[in-house]
Amino acid sequence: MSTTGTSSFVVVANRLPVDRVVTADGRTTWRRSPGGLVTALAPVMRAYDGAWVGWTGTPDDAPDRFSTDDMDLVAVPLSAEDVAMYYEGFSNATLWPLYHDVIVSPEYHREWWDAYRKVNQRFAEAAAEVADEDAVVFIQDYQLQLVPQLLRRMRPDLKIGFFLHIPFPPTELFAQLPWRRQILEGLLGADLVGFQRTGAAGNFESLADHFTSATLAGDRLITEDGREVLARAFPISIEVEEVARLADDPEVKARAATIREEVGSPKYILLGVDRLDYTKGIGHRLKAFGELLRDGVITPEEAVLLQVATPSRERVEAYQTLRDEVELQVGRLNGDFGRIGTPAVHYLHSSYERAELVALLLAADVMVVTPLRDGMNLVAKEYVSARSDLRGALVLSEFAGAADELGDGAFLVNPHDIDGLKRTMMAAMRIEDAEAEQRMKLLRDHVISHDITRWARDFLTALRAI
Ligand code: GDG
Repeated sequence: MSTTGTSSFVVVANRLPVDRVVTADGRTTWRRSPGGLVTALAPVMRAYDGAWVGWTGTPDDAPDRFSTDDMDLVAVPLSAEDVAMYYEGFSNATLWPLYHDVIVSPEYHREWWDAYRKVNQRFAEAAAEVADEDAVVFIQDYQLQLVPQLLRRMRPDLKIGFFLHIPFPPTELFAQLPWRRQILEGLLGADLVGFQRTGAAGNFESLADHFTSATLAGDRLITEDGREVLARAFPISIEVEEVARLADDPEVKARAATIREEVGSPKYILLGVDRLDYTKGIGHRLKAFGELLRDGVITPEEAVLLQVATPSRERVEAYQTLRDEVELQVGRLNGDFGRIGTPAVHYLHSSYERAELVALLLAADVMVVTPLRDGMNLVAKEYVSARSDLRGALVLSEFAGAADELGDGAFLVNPHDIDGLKRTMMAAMRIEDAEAEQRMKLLRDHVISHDITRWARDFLTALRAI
């Protein structure tokens, strides 16, 4: 692997897959970062020996091309103003809420759009520079939707794939966007546009057909200059073996047993693991759990809820408000139902090592995944991968992409229906061993045979075939 020259496989993503760590003696090292995208792509990068173009996560930081954790990394610099306008602004306060069904109102600011265009151009230039003749370039996610078109203009020789990790909204929502045509044209620069769900690919096809000069012909969009663009679902997955290995580690198993004791050895541990994001339905989950305690259906001795809420986008206003709301709810629940030494909800606003996360998955009787809208939700798949003991139950929102694949074994739920959520959480707690086993087998059969390697292979095979 080289850290100079060009590469035949290039990933372009907002963030590099590493975080900077400064050691006690002032040296910089890099550590693989948490989060869905990185969890998903690190093994693919290793398998294909590629280069990764992205931002380091620190404003005005532009280290030379470097190599770490078997990956060749190319940093794209962002100024503090770029971060505020392109990343926190247009990506996370315009596109993220719009694409997630306007749970929070999207903000439309022309200066944010200008910054988005400018930064997308910078990413496209970096990718154009690092890509070999006829290379495959795989662009990730909503922050970089203009890159396919910008890159194609500079490098028509490339094979360009784009994958959207979040939902793609229906016409009624997408049409709000003042720059809807430009975004669609940006995506149409790719040969293959991948989505989590079939419905999202359909939304894109009809929007492109309606708002751009491309026309839909069978399963292809034909652009004005006669190019074919394919839009299809490629449901993303996880590195099943990594989770299974940790789940099988005696130390991790022992830690799971200790966690059970530390929370007071209740009959049932319910677990939520999410970035602290308003799409994840953490409030709905807390409300349902609180009502079960209030109604006396369960007692705090019988059941505890463990909620890991990983800090996220802390400079975006909606996330600050959400944190206040969630913490108020947790405080109320513990005030009403907790005892000295035994809170009803164990709320952890922090980020954990993978081994600790897997220990939590092993300790949980019921995994509660209740997003109001979610592209896929990898945590649901991680839970299933950890449970080779065939115990435990998965409560899963219909509005997570994972529901398309895991509907047979999971307890599907509409998180807006609090009574339904309460009933489903109770059913999952009281499941008989034989049924739990049967459901977990179905879930595991699917996840094990549809892991991240298969996702990448399917996407890249489809891309190369175009
Ligand atoms: C986006 C889409 C889509 C969480 N806390 C810690 C930690 N995590 C890991 C989880 C999981 C990942 O982060 C989160 O992935 P999700 O899929 O649940 O959610 P998003 O971050 O919103 O991801 C999503 C995904 O992209 C992939 O396409 O599924 O729909 O929104 O792997 O385990 N990891 C560590 N410490 C933590 O504290 N190490």
